[in-house]
Amino acid sequence: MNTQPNDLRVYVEDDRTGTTVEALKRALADNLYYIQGKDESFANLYDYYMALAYTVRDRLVHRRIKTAQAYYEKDTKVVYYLSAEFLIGRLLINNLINLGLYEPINQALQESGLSLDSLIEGEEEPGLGNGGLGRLAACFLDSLATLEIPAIGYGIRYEFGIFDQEIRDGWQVERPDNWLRFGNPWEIPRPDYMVEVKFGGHTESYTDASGQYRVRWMPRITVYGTPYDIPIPGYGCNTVNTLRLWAARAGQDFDFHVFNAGDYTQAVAAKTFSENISKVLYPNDHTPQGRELRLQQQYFFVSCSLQDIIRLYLRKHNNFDAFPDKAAIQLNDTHPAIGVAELMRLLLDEHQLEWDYAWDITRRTFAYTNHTLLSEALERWPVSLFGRLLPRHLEIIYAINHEFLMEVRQRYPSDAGKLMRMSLIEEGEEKQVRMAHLACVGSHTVNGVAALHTELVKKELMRDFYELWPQKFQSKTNGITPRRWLLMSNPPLAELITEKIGDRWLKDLDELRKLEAFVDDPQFRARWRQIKHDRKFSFAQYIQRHNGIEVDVNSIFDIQIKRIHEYKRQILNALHVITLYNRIKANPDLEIVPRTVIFGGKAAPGYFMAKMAIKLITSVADVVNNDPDMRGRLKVVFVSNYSVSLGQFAYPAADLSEQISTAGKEASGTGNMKFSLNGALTIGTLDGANVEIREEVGAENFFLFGLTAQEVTDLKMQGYRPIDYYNSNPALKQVIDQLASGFFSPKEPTLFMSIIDSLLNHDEYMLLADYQSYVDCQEQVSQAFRDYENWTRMSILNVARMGKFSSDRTIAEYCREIWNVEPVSIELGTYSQSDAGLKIPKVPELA
Ligand code: 26Q
Repeated sequence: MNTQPNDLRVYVEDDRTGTTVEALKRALADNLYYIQGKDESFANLYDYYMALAYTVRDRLVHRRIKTAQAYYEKDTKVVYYLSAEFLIGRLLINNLINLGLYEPINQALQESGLSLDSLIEGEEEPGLGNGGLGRLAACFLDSLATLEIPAIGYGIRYEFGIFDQEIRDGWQVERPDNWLRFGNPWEIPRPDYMVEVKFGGHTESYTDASGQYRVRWMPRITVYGTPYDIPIPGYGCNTVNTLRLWAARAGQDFDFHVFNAGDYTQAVAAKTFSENISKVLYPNDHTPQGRELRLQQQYFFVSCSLQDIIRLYLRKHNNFDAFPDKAAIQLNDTHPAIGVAELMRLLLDEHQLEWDYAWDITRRTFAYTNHTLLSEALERWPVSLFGRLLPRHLEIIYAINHEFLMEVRQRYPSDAGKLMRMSLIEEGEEKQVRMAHLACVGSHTVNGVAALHTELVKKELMRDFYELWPQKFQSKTNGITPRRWLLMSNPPLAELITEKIGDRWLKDLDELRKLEAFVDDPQFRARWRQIKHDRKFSFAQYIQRHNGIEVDVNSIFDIQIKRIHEYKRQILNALHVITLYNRIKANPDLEIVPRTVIFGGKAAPGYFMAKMAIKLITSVADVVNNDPDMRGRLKVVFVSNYSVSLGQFAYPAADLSEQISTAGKEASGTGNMKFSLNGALTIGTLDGANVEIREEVGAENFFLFGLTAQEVTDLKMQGYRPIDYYNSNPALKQVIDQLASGFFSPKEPTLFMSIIDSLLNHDEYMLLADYQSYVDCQEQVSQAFRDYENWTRMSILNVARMGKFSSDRTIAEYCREIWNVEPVSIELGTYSQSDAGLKIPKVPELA
């Protein structure tokens, strides 16, 4: 046996990093045998998936280590993106594409008689997020790596992600998402970077050796956080950043300690407490429940992450002077806002800094992104709960508030209303900590996620803060990664685009403008149409398999997929469907443009009205789809268990994108961008990023309807009376009366009374006010679809003008205007023996 170092190095290069088809085939066979422990005669599809995943992972590792080394050596400023959610989607396809391995792997598998597609489709999707906010975090990670920006995403390794949705008898039923059941080849546990997180107990003050007032926190429970690293490769570069997710474990010492002290049940209870923390993702977006476990989760991952960030910083520094120049910490909504108090605690209590110095560092380090204008969605935690769980943080928050209110008082003497409105503590029957205020006061920058949203944050939601600190507020319109949302989800369209304009659009989406030169080319339009047709055909097959419904590929595929929420107005869409149904019933010979109206999305399990909306849609579908008069004209489909993967399948199949939220309620929306980038036209309100999408694609290529945000406010001020719309609009009245009479729920005629009551007596989201405008606009859509040549032109122009909505643009703006960070390009170089682990290597610590 030859163990010469030289020979070993050759072995390592070929089997663990080589990218020739030969090297990949060899690696697959090797990993199947040595990692999965199977030979070809016993291997199943899952074994091959794992063998392939490890083959890809090996090729990520080298780049990841080189990336970490470069960041460490250059001591670069790093972006730390703190988010309770990262909805990353499937990783195999992503990693193959970003590493440039798709082609050789495809060939290697083919030569081994395997189908890459089936391995890709077999992957369990990590559902570590609810919707837009979590997916945005994932798009940002992709763009950060692609732009070669040093960055770490920090979050929670939920054992159970967003629930699986089933539809039974038309109702949503939730099933736990046990996504780690078969293991996760993409994560690397790092038990050596485990940290301690304290909960409960009390605080004590003392005077230190230099006479300083100090506080010591005596916790009731200590929990351990173990990081699991997921590599995040950039597209077409060597950068591989890290998503570091924390899993909670009980402290070993404590079992023994308490056990020896004789309290066995308390030891077991504490173990349960610890291990519950990272157990499950809360499924309620936009309706935070003040649940204790949720606050525990937030503090847990934030404390782990900040301790990790400080550890990384102190490898190269012996004081905190340069901390804000080396770390930019972004708060994705208020979910990690406790970080402001936690960084203060770490600097004051653990690193013995003085208050003013620590506060200056804290405020120069954090920035906060707001994602919502709904006041019920703003996080508030009862002071009593806070004090019980995080007694030291409550003290710190009170101290921050004291200083802050002094500043407010100085600026606005004797304005008691101002103090009340701006305080970090909301007074009332139950005192509450206002997390958005904490995030704002503790950050150097606050940003909204679209132009309109930012204006409303400044003028309404955080008006007093904007008046006090106007320079703190910025707008950063959201974006999406064109790698996942065009290249991976729509390969035929990506290929056609590349054939015409080259592939630079993948890193510079403004390049898509060059497609405009082809709108008048009939052959190009024919190919464009064919691709859309094929995507619709595939999706129709999916619907046939999963819903047993046959849909007409030549009908308008009219799609609304997103979380179910009253403000998103799925019910307005359903009212339109019923209106079409009534028109056809009234005149069965009516010449109408056939439509397939497709819905998808999850309802928060405790959100009654959202669950009713699903039941309404499925009930309308039952009537419509079984009525012979509707044949060839109208179909309604609810696709269950909407996910990133299902989105990747649905967006390319859409003709029409439904973006119909009440103006002023949707902060941005990002699904709107995914549809448009795949050639769907939008019917939408002037809300969130719709405003900017319409600006970019041109008003003539966008179907606009509804009240503006200002008109919504004005109408509310005047006293909105939904019943007047009902009384004065016969078509609307008919629809509402049918719902109220049980036409769509014959077995339970009063089933939809809660919806009727809400619409006629409150209509918080003004469906009735926008109904006629929406129905008229839908009629324009139908007429436009008749001229399919022109529709195709509009579709092409939509894609050609989507450049602005690349998350690369968004991230470049954050880098320049908020984070002040620069790219670092990674040289791979050649392997040395220490890379291969032949000598005891110096462990590169930066994640
Ligand atoms: C908070 C506390 C307790 C439990 C749950 C939550 C919680 C969880 C998720 C609150 C909100 C969310 C998610 C919000 C969200 O997805 N917002 C969306 O963010 C997108 C990205 O900026 C925007 O495009 C959408 O407009 C916005 O609705």
